[in-house]
Amino acid sequence: MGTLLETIHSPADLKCLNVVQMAELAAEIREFLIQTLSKTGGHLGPNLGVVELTLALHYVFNTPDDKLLFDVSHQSYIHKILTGRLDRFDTIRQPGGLNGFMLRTESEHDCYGAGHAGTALSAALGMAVARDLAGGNENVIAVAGDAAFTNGISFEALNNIAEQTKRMIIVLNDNEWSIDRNVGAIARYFHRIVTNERYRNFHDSATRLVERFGGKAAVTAMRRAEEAAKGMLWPSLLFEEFGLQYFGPIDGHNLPLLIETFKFLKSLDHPVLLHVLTQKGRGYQPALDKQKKFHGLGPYDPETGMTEPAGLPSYSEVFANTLTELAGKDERIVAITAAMPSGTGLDLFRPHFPKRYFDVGIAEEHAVIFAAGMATRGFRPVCAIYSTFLQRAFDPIVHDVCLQKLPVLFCMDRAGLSGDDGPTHHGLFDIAYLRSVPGILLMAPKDEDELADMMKTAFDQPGPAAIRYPRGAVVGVGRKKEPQALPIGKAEILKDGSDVAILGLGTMMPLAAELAARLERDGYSAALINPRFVKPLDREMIESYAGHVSAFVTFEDHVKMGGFGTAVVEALDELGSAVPVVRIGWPDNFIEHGKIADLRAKHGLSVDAAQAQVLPLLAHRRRPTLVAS
Ligand SMILES: Cc1ncc(C[n+]2csc(CCOP(=O)(O)OP(=O)(O)O)c2C)c(N)n1
Repeated sequence: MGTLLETIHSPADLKCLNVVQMAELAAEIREFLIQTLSKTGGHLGPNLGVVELTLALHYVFNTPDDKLLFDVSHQSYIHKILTGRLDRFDTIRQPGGLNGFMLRTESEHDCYGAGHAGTALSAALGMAVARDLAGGNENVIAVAGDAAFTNGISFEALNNIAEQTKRMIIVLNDNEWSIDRNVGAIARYFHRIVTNERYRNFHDSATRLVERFGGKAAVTAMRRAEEAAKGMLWPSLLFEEFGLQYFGPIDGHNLPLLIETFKFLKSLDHPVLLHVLTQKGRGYQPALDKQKKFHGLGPYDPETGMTEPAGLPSYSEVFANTLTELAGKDERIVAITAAMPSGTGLDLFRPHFPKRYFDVGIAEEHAVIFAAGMATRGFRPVCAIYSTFLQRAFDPIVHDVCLQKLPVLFCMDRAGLSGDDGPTHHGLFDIAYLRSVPGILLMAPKDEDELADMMKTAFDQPGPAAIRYPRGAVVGVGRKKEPQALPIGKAEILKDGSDVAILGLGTMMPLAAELAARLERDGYSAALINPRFVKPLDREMIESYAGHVSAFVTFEDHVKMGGFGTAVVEALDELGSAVPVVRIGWPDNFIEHGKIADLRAKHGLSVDAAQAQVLPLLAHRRRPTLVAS
């Protein structure tokens, strides 16, 4: 750790430094981030881009009194370091350690938690209006990336800000990247501003002015910015139309310029937007060379930026390769991502069918309604969206897709516990929010071959469908040559049995199999079932086992409430059966971040826990086991 960094225990320590020392501190922070995250993993690129910006914000403003929000908040690591969490920073994303996002329970300086994009402006406006009503005086500052402005909520907030408060600062942190390259008209609009010659000239002269004269000149510089903005070639500046005064773009790595600018903006009595240009990955060549990879990654070699080679392919890759194959045979298939081409694997599909691939930006609701529109015209759209982000699109799924019985396929990547990212990213609610929607087919594969079969199944039927599959590597069973459609609503009986029926949904199959094996060893006859379909549930199978087993056990990587086990309980209730169901799934709590295996053990998603709960229900069934002599 650098010598200056060691002296920073709170933002007050920062305020004692001069600009030269702050520049040294910025370099120390970069080195510290590169070294620390090489062990823990994390969002290195975005944080390397906002070192000076965060230093300047904490230099000028006073958290926790002033309210500082980061959109998504994956870029809040420097904020954490400066606000008393330096000594614990090496625990970031580790079990029991700091969360990788802002968390209200973690620090009084984290005034708003996030993990999903597009929330900062609305939440900041809420805080500003609350301040105005309470007669307070604090500053409210929202930092949002250029990709956050592809999100509808940001614009819903913009539509309200000028009417509802006189004091709020928005910082547009423009690095031209989302996780992948930022897309769409807004991205192009920002790009036009950035590459405009007048701004370039202004920018250079503003920088020189601030460097020469400090505070006073910055005010002059800002006024000039305003003039330059007014004189631009296109008729109106977007943010001015929203009633915000627009400043910039300024160099987001020029500390004196940032400091003077924030001092000036703080004094204004109307809402403002400052456009700041930053470089994602700044100061670390591997991150500059591989922007996507270093947006967020696991441990790496700090010298080279190299990561451990992946072993088996991921579910995302199998999904994308299968989709490419199926799309080759069916021209109606189109693929849609909401700003996650690499995360979902769709970047593998894109080169094969560039015209049938759509990245709509961070716009999950739009993605789903756009898909619905295409489906009305005979296409077979696939929305590849993480389970957690699809939460945003619940209403379009109900109102636009399912109500109209449109054949949109939702491929829900990262379904189940996400691990290190924590509660904002766990995909633990999709069964609950989809199971209740009439007409949707809901499936969960036990391995990669079944994922391909389920995609084929979805395309072969006429209505909406969803498939949930986990983050990470596949089981390794390989894939048969051609995916085959599965009989709809039919479970797969892997092994018959008469005492207990064990149902392992999707990724939970190994736990179910292990429980079945243990119970068999103990002298019970255990049926092992791969449900495949959450909806429609295989009622025939349930009815048949309800006739002779003493218990069902269900395993799911999902909250118990409203999940797969609940569906089984409801089916039994409707059948008038009193056979008990041991449900293994996540409890009715938000689950913290950590290692998946540890968290499963801690929260009772284990074979031991299932065995302990089911054995008392089976006691009367026990047969003597044959012991080899
Ligand atoms: C609703 C939602 N969809 C997708 C994501 C995944 N995601 C996390 S960060 C990010 C890109 C953010 O880009 P930007 O706002 O420009 O910030 P930068 O990382 O470039 O600093 C995306 C798409 C998310 N967090 N929330």
